[in-house]
Amino acid sequence: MDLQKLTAEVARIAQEAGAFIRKEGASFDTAKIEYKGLNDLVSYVDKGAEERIVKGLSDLLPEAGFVTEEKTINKTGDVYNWIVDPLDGTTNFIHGLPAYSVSIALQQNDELVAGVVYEVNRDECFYAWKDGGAYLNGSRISVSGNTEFSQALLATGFPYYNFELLEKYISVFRELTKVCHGLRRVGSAAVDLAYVACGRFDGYFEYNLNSYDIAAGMVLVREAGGAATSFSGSNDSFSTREILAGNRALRLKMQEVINRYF
Ligand code: 2AM
Repeated sequence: MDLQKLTAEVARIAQEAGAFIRKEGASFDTAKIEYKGLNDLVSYVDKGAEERIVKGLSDLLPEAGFVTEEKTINKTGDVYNWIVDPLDGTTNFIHGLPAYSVSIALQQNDELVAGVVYEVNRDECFYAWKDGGAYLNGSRISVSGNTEFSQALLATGFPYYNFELLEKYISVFRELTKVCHGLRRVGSAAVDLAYVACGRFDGYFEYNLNSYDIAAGMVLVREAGGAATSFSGSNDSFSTREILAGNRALRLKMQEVINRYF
């Protein structure tokens, strides 16, 4: 399997789905939302994008299965499985905020071997493949070199359900916000991870995520020289549903803070 070539094709498929989302976003008005109902309209855009992606990926690698957010396909591959979020950052999309993305990863057995995150509004395509490095629109990217909290811009996602862990989360937030340069909540886990990969963010943490929110971004961060783990530092973000990513030094510093509570 030529992963470099395959990843370039996946990037093309992600960009085509992104163009569809962008077009739908442009004609998205309040009257239409009220008429169709918020969830209906969003599911139309999500599903329309997913169907395009599934078609493209099926042509590319017919034997592969899928894990997708909108579940428009039910197929498990013996060796290869695509992990797809056709529109990561749906809340931003509904509210007309800019950060949303298409996220596609390829898993070979249990290993992530390729990832593409296409940020629709900035027309930024982030992609990486195993042992091939990470790229943004054709240029090699790497995680930041910041090792100090005082210079670090960190990202997180606020809990939106499972509020049992809210107090712990707030304790971590309280500690980090006092020591770091700034904390951001972008609203698309895939974009957060892409921004870690290219050094815009120095670190990122969130819990209660699904594999399709983070799989592609994890490949980006790892191939950009960083690390993407669970809160305890293990390689089981899909089962723990936790992501802690960053350049290696800051990821470790964040882990020390998080492990005081989680
Ligand atoms: P989604 O838009 O594909 O659902 C950010 O916190 C992450 O959580 C995003 O990747 C987003 O992915 C997911 N998420 C799911 N439901 C959410 C909600 N109600 N509010 C915010 N984020 C949500």
